[in-house]
Amino acid sequence: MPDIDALMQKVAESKGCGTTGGSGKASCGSAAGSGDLPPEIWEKVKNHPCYSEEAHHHYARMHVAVAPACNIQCNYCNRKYDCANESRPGVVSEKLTPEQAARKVLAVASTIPQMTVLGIAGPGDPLANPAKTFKTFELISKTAPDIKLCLSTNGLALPDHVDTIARYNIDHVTITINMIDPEIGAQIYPWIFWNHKRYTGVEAAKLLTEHQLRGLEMLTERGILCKINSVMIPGINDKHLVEVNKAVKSRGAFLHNIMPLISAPEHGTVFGLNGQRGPSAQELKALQDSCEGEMNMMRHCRQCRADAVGLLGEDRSAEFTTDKIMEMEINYDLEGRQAYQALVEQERIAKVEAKQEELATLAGEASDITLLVAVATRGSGLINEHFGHAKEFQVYELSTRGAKFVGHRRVDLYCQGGYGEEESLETIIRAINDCHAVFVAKIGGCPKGDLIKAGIEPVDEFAHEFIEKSAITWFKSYLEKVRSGEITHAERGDAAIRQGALIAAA
Ligand code: CLF
Ligand code: SF4
Repeated sequence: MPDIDALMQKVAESKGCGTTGGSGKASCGSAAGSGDLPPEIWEKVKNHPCYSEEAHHHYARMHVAVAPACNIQCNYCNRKYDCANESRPGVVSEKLTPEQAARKVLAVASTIPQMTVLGIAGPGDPLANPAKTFKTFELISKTAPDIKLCLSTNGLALPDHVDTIARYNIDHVTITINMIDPEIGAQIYPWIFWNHKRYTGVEAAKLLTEHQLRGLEMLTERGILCKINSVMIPGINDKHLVEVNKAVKSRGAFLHNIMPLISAPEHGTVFGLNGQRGPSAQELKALQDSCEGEMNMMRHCRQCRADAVGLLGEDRSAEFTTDKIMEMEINYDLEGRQAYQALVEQERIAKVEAKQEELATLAGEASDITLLVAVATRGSGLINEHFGHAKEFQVYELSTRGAKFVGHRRVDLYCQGGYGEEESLETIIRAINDCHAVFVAKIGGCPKGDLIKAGIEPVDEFAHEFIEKSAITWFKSYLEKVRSGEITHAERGDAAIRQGALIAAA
């Protein structure tokens, strides 16, 4: 087993690929999906799967769970599990030392060349564990210079650490901001711990919101891209989040990620035990739509675990446990990674071009029909997953403006072999009940019939083709059928966001 210091020395010496810019960050040289972004911002987001919806089909992130302590208490959190600000309740990650974390990053980077971002998001609050958090970033910036560094925090300790964050070139920071009104905050946070003292109620929430907003201002002044996560808690902060959105927008936040509260008694949280419900799919989308304007809304968050590895919709953390990475042969090949990412960029450009071409054919259509479709995908922007193997469906909104990604729905696997298939089909139908069609690479006769009965059209004719292009083609034929009277367009009902059954101890 190679010694970590020797390994890091070897990697540090092998830096210097021709495509690495002065900043030490990799450059893929593509403009696919850049939109109206200034070049320096595009450079930061183009291969960050959380900051660019388009990138999340192609690029992976990883988390290292080096930060166990937390300095506040949220009513949707149970400390037995990961920080629920960037993780689903009920998930336990494997904790690492900074040195183990650095080794893990190299192991993953060697195996998954499209892994472009390292995030520290728990299992507690990274800035309540500053020594471990910054040591980890330091080790990684020396040995894996093409990897973007990302941090997620509750914001209480943020103002104290902004200069260190800037010094380590951590270009992406997420702050979880659930309120700007301390009266509402008191219903979410029972206490905070600040300057060796415990504060409770409105006083605690007031300090928290002041630190969060000041921290956000300090970061954006330094050109650090900030994402705001907000947990939507119906009846407590759902309406108020529109105010939060305005407050963070005016302070320069780049992206707002409104996530559903996931709350079930088995999570053992205050909200889980007192029956506080989470939002439905329609409620969540309506709030996200109402906040969308000059500021981008993130709708592809998977509320991932503090040791997540892979594309956002997949979880490869089990391949990289400490035992396994200690045994792994590590070959961190910067040039190989960049060559692979160049191929990904070509695929990405082809996808964008195919979508644009198809979109042009919609130009003459005049219809105010807007509908949702679900897609089974394993990534790369392709319809490439079997219905029975899908653990989630991506949801696109179709209209004459084109196909827009609006979210995803986690489901139980339909094909588990043997028992439970009927039950899981029911939960799948509930999860995509607001969709008119489901696009899959393949589907068996039995679920096909049940989906049709539920009013959801199974579509398998676009297997392994680009999602958006195929969805637009299907939508054109849908409009044609409505026009000819072959079918009547009807609105669909609401859908459920899965709440329970997420306990997954590592
Ligand atoms: Fe991790 Fe967060 Fe960085 Fe992404 S996750 S620290 S910004 S690299 Fe992403 Fe996961 Fe959602 Fe977070 S999908 S929970 S938003
Ligand atoms: Fe839990 Fe995260 Fe809140 Fe801390 S910040 S209490 S770890 S959800």
